[in-house]
Amino acid sequence: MLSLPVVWHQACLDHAPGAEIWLGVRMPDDEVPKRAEIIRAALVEQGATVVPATEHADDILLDVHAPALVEFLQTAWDAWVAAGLPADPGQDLVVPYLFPTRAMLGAVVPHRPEAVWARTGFYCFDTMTPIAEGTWRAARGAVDATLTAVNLVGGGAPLAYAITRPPGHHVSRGAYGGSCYLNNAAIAAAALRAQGADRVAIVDIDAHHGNGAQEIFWTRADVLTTSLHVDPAAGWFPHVMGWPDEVGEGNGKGSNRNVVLAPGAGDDPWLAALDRCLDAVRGHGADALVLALGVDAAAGDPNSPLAVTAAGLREAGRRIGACGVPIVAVQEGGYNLATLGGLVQAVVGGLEEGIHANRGATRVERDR
Ligand code: SP5
Ligand code: ZN
Repeated sequence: MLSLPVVWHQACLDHAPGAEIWLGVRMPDDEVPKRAEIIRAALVEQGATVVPATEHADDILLDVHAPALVEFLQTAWDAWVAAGLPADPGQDLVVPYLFPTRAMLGAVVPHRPEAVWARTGFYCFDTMTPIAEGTWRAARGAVDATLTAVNLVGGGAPLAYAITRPPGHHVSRGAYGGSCYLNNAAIAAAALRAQGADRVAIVDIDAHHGNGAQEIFWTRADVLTTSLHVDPAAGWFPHVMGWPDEVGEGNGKGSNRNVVLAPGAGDDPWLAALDRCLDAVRGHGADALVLALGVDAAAGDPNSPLAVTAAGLREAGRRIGACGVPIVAVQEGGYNLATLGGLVQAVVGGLEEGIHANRGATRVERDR
């Protein structure tokens, strides 16, 4: 039986674009509201307590993300509708068409595009992350869920988990993409720092590189970012980042760790990669941990070629739980609806086992 608090925000169901654009083709999306309902039901069935998210101010959000990005996400849908784009040319999703790349710009700092249809590519780096009517409410609700989980840990809970949907780990300070809009894991890390944790670590077990937090904390020594993911060099999203030689710069040098896995990798190499991340967490001296809890590394996920089992995910949870520091977990990817509930149960169950085992160990230590 589970005993952790699971933070829920009803607005997480409001993001339902119903499609994504990939290679110019409109196709059904995988990151659907049903995911959140499946996860909640699976955890409740095992005894977890559902805690409603409470409203939080924008300060941490605006500390982590560029205010201009936040303002765009909040206003893009209304601007799109006001511009008449759903009728002409008949696009009812906010999607980019122009990407101001570094090579286009050279030394010029780009001007913020005036037209909303050009503004989108100023903030969004792919075509598969559309904004629809309820997207902002859901993304902002996920932030409130995240900050509520941080408060629970601040109040003494060893573990709190927020059902964050849409997910967040691909969002950098100023750009969104990868089915993500606001970086909940980075926001959790910043909030834990604000709440008094001196050193925080992010462990990202989603199948894809946690490029957002890497960029956000790139020059900072206080927040360690770690990610294990399918090798982007083998052709996987996010394609241009996530290599092991990306270690941070300036004060942040050595505070980022990427461990890559070959397509097809199963439990043994995946858990060994996790251990490399957890070594960094221990070396960092973290006093709180954020888990970017994607389960798309599991075999059978439509968006990743990794082949981790539910038992492997449970063991990952155990090893992370045994780190002996408070944990805020936020949901990232995981797209096979038939297995999603069981996979999240496995990780969260493992976390609780790891936490209890560690307490036992500490007690033995002390009683000696
Ligand atoms: C949070 C997260 O796991 N984001 C990963 C997004 C990676 N998506 C890559 C998708 C590539 C093409 N998908 C086509 C399938 C459409 N159903
Ligand atoms: Zn993913």
